[in-house]
Amino acid sequence: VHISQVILHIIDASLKTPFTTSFGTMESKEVCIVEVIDQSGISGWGETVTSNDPDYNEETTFTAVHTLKKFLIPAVLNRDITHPNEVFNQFKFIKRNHMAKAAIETAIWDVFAKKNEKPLYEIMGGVKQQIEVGKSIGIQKTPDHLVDRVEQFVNEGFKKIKVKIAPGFDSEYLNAVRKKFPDIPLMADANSAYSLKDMEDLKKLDDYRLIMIEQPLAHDDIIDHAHLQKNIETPICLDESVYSFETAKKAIELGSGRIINIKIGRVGGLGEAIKIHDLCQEHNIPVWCGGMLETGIGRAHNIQITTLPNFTIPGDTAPSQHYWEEDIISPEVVMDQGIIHIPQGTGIGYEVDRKKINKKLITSINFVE
Ligand code: OSB
Ligand code: MG
Repeated sequence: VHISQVILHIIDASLKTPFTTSFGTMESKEVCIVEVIDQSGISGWGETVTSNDPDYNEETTFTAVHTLKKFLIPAVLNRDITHPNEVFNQFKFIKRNHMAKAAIETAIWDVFAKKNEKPLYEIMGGVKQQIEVGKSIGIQKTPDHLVDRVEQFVNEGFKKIKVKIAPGFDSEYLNAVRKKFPDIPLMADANSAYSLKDMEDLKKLDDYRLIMIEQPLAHDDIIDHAHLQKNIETPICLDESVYSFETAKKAIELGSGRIINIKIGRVGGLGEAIKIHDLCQEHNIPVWCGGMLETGIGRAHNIQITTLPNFTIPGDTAPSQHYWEEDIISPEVVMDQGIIHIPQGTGIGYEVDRKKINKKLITSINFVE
């Protein structure tokens, strides 16, 4: 691959319904779509999975665009890339900024797969032709509202229900859901809203037979999580804390959790995500693919990686229409009874629709040498 041009399409993405987590409510965000163009004219696509505020981690769309412009694009433009696995190393001189790195690294994987005329999952070593899908539900006004949403999504066929929780929005909500749905695969995601002081409250959540509790403690912690895991029955799943292959290794060694949520953006790209997948497989740690309310482009990458064999738990890869009035890919991501059939086209498997990008466009920036 030889990237001769990069275009950043910065778009305004308004969610169909606001999404509330322990750190706040999101209604819309700016997303930077990265298009890399190979010298042969083939385009590859990625996106920054950032939002406008640094509330999930330290990055924002604004910082990602800055890092792309100033450092990441110059590091790959007009260089020969033999395999996309090299790209993360080429970025080693830039610390962190993983979501910015992943946005362009994933686009390079897409070009690489398209040049080789193969679907991306084949290039990555994916084995599944269909994947199971879960639904992540934001914090609702009342437990009754939550039960209504859960009912709707269970009826749509989702294979796992994830409920966002926070202190004051936990037991009462989970209890209401469990009462109505005693047997559904259910989990909770706290987005680091608790601390070890809440140990007694967290122990009580064992009553709800959750498949896991995701990131209960601080976003950068793996020590307190290990302590908590020794004191609760429910498996802990790490999200925010596992931001690299190294942190995955250390968390596994410490016993900070029993499950890992893999997000391509959080760990700096597909190369790192695959390495973490393989490491977890060696250690019998099941993984699943989380989401960051991506457009169809990020979602397509999530769908492709979920075909790897150790993604044994349904991911947060809901269909396009759950997020957007109109997605920017065609066909949109659709689900059939909780199953997504893996597209067989080359690269990410979905066509990017430039007209739909342009409808949401704020500004675009072109890089050629
Ligand atoms: O922690 O998994 C999370 C959305 C934004 C930020 C963080 C998270 C989430 C989700 C939504 O849970 C997953 C999705 O449907 O894309
Ligand atoms: Mg999470």
